[in-house]
Amino acid sequence: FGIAAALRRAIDADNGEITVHYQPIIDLAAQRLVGVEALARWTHPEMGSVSPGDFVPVAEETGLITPLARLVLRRALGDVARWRRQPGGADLFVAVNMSALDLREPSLADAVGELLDELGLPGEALHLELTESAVMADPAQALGMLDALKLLGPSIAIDDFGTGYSSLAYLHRLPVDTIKIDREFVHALDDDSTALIEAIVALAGALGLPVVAEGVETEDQAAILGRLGVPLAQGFLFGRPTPGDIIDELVAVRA
Ligand code: G
Ligand code: G
Ligand code: MN
Ligand code: NA
Repeated sequence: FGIAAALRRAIDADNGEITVHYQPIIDLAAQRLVGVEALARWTHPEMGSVSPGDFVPVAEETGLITPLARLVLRRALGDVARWRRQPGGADLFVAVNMSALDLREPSLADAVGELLDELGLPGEALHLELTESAVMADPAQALGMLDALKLLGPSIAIDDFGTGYSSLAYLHRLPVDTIKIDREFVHALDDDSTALIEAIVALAGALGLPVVAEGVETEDQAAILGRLGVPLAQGFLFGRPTPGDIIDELVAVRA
């Protein structure tokens, strides 16, 4: 009860307790920033920092996920609109995580369309990250929502790929644009275990989908990923999730 009430207050009042941090996504060959992933943060005055792994489930159980998703989308799109106006930032995107429940909210596509219009942003400035389990919870329903979202231009990324229970058939049927390889597979590279990443890269290649490797922490991992044909990566090696004004500086360096 306490945490849900506090979360409701933080979202309704939009009092600065909830912020959005951004983690760089890098083109490995060019060593260049291509976009960022938006990650919600909550700092409560007494509880301190609460992880999204803890408060996103609370939001899902209490009907707060829709207002939370709207708050994150509004901030993330506002920030990417600013970066795209900076010299060197014109083609950057922001990737926003969506929960399974977001996909079931019929007004999501309208809300995304309105925000893009308001900010004068093309849909390609937004990527939406969905886990396999979010999509597989109700594939037919997810397909309808993704088709509606795709009409507005955003890319769809499958997050944490390889960790959920999933059917490969859906990858073919759903309008998916990118696969994000879970960090578990990247960390397995430290034990010379390349087989799963090679398989995912081959599968993605066969479907014509680019992949993003997550959780890249070392130069060795980045080098192996490059050799295996992984074009994009994110992880502590390239940058931790940081406030948006730090990304302003990275965009300036890119110009
Ligand atoms: O940033 P961190 O590693 O603590 O994120 C933990 C989890 O919370 C990740 O799986 C991430 O996808 C999820 N998450 C972060 N921000 C959001 C958000 O705005 N909405 C949803 N639905 N999930 C988020
Ligand atoms: O599930 P999702 O991919 O959205 O999770 C993103 C989370 O992964 C963020 O909370 C972020 O803090 C975390 N993360 C990002 N980069 C790294 C990394 O290089 N190593 C580890 N261990 N975690 C990372
Ligand atoms: Mn993600
Ligand atoms: Na992930």
